[in-house]
Amino acid sequence: MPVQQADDRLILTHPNGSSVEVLLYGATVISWKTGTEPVERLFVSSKAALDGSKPVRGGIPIVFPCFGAPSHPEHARLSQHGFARNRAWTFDSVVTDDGSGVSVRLTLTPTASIKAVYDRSFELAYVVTLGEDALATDLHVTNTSRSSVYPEGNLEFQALFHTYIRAPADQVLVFPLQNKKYYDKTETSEEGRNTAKTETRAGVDVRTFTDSVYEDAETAKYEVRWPGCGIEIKVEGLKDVVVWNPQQEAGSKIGDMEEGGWERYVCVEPGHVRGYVKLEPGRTWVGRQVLRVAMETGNE
Ligand code: TA6
Repeated sequence: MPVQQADDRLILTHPNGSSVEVLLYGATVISWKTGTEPVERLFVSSKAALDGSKPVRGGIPIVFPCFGAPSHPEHARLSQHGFARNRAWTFDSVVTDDGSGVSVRLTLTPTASIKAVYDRSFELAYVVTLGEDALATDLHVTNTSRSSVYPEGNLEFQALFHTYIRAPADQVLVFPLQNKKYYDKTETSEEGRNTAKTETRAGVDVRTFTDSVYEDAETAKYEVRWPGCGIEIKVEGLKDVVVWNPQQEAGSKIGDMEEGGWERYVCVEPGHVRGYVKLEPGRTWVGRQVLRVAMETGNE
């Protein structure tokens, strides 16, 4: 049975034993297992709420329409990272179900609770695809405004996949970010946080508290490597990428972070988060990531 629906989630399975679980709350991917063992590739804190009471601490939360604290006038009433990750999505359909994999489509449209804090016309569609050794997530944003007057009709938003990759944080390296411009959110002053830096490292580690927003990385593929394993992330339509690990310094202050959880993941988050996507009425924007197990030896 390639797609099963429990009351709060969808479970996709591949003939080779791989699987994905998608919580309808936030359309949050909370598990991606690959291979015959199978091996869990994502991190979800054991303290994460999965009951819809708050965004999931782990997996792949969807960030929309704002990244971080809202800064756009239309987002003034929104909480950090927007509302997509803390609303109930609708299971719309099984998109494909052939021998190569299975895709499901989930949607989110303006409900009363969204309209109470955000008064733009939109439709989100989220397509999750499980392949033999890959997981794809595509976010489609449609501006359903009928305004013919620009720019009032334009929908301005940010979007990001907040992906928690299960990995040993003291050994993992993220490529290729050398010479890319980034903003360091661990800086203690606002001026410091708003001052662009240039990445000098070939491989970015997260052995210390790291919260870096790389602007216009314009990289088609990222590689997340550690001894014995690697995950590649191919992206389309997502010009920026965030690398985050709170380490104990900040992780110990996160209420739903399991003890030492920061040792077991790196967040590599492709998105459009510097500036805004400006979408004309009737148009659709698509951001896509494809995660794939790039290599694995027995000692991963
Ligand atoms: O993507 C990194 C980040 O913006 C960090 O600054 C940290 O706040 C993280 O997201 C988690 O945010 P959350 O709202 O899920 O606690």
